[in-house]
Amino acid sequence: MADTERQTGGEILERTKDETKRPELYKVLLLNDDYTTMDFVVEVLEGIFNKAPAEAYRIMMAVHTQGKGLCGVYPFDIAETKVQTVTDRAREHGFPLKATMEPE
Ligand code: TYC
Repeated sequence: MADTERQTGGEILERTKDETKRPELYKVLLLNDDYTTMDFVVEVLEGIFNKAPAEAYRIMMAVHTQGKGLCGVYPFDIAETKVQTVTDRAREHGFPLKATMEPE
């Protein structure tokens, strides 16, 4: 006999939920710095965040003038991978560009 049944005299008290949970979402933000080129940031926004060229340029300028800017909103694992991919690609090119994530 399973433990739960032994403890409850056969009555199983656990109940499974049939509602599906929406994943928690995280904002991925790019941070400004003085060394990463504008062209590289636009490439990151197009290549990693799938932005169209005009939108990539707009976000890059928002980061440049305001210090940080939103690149996208993703489930935790995808947000984490985006941050790591930005960091890896920036370091490969010798840039200090940083990305961070925070709960939506
Ligand atoms: N401030 C950088 C420059 O003048 C451009 C830049 C924009 C860097 C956005 C990082 O996330 C960034 N070259």
